[in-house]
Amino acid sequence: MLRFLTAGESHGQALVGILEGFPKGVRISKDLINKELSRRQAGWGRGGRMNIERDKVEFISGLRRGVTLGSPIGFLIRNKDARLRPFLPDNIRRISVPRPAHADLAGLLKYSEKDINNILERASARETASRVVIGSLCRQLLELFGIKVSSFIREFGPLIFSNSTSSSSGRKYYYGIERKNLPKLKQLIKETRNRSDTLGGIIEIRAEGVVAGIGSFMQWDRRLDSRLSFALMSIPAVKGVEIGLGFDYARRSGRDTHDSIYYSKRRGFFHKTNNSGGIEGGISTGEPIILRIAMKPIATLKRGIMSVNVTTKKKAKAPSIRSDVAAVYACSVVAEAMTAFILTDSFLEKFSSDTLTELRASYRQYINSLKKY
Ligand code: EPS
Repeated sequence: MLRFLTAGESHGQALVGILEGFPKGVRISKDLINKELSRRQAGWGRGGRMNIERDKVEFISGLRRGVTLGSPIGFLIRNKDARLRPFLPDNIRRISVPRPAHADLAGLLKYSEKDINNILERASARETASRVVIGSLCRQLLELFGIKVSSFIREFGPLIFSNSTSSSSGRKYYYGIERKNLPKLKQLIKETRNRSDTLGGIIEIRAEGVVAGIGSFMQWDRRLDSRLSFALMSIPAVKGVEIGLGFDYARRSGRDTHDSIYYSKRRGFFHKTNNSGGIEGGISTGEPIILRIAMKPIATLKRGIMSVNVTTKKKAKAPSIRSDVAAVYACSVVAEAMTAFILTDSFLEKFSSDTLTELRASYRQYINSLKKY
């Protein structure tokens, strides 16, 4: 079973992560991981923090000479903007007015807190940097089996990019948005910033090369679609997840949407449509896995909306804390990471192996069985 935990506050010494259950014998590129971390930091409209941090991964366990040992992979990402010291006093000013749409108020009530710093530090989207490291480790394994995870931004606030394509499609795209659409996007970000507002968007994530048979309908939490939905919904600001046709299924009929099945000696079983998004009965069909997520606009507004001072209980405007105008790009990178983690977990569940050698043998045996089916 593949598991990961992260730890660390947004302004603590570092973000920390542990990936447990990763097979022995996988050569890992640190450069690829740092490239993903840079992708998460970039994008127009990102906040001032991104000018401070240059996220880089430091491994502290689980690897030797760049190859996994099979032991827990421990790593950290140091924070340059580190103000919290576990045992030393800090001069962080108390915040008593919760930002609507963030974890502030719910967190204050849950933890019986009066200082919002003690909530926002862990609730911050900063935590997702650790998930990008986890996801990059997983996608480096998946790519050994021809599985590629990519994403593209389909909608950005009111802008709809009908012909976006996956972000791995080279220089002429920017997070999957065609270059010709970028002036409109830049203008939108500028106008949004000028009215002290924020934006979200809709991101499509694709996984190509996933063999049929990954996941299971035997238990609710082994279904590949429910695992992917859980993982994607766990990304801060994600408020909707769709697989394949998603909500459009509800508006159309079965005959109009179900994917007919075909067979040829060369291809085996295949479909000419993929409304199912590559998953049926909780199991991969062998077609591309297609997911979409809806990200709400960033909670923190430069000119805050109405809130309440939790100490005085008096009406007050939410504070203007440093933040992003938009982080849809970052969300797309984190969504790829979470998709890669779940696919790896379900892949290892089917081809359970301690080492890459065993994994290759188990996978090859299955592929041969499919050919003889
Ligand atoms: C972020 C780090 C945070 C925020 C932002 C994204 O850093 P700081 O709080 O020091 O500015 O900029 O976090 C949020 C938008 C949020 O709502 O938590 C990051 O590393 O992605």
